[in-house]
Amino acid sequence: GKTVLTYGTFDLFHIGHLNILKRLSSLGDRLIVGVSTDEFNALKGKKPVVPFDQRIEIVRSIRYVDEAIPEDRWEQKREDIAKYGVDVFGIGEDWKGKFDDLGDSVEVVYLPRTSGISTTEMKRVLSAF
Ligand code: C2G
Repeated sequence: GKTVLTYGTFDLFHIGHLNILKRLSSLGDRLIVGVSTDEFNALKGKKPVVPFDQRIEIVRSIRYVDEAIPEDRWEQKREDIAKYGVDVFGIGEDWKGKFDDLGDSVEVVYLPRTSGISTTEMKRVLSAF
């Protein structure tokens, strides 16, 4: 079967996260999701509201997700591709072009984001209370 791989922080899990995981899962038979650890988020300049152990548990519970693994290094993508026999690497188009180098071993797809929702926007709205 076809294995699809993606990565993300998935903080304050929302419909944008669900939409992309649902779409990615439709590209193959198995979807593996790397969830960014709190330490890796620091490297990405992010400080999640929800701790890693809760974010990965939530992602693991999504019906479209077959396996959730920690993401703690930029360089682990190639290792994960080999380890899990990945056929397709997919991610939101905010990353368009950034992972084209993986194209020598997998199909790389960039999918449209869901507009009108983001963790940043949710935090802004909540801070108004
Ligand atoms: N996303 C989306 N629509 C939104 C918000 C997010 O489609 N409104 C997608 C992003 O494009 C990404 C996934 O949901 O594919 C997870 O988003 P983030 O948690 O912001 O992940 P990010 O920090 O971009 O992590 O090594 C890759 C990085 O870890 C990607």
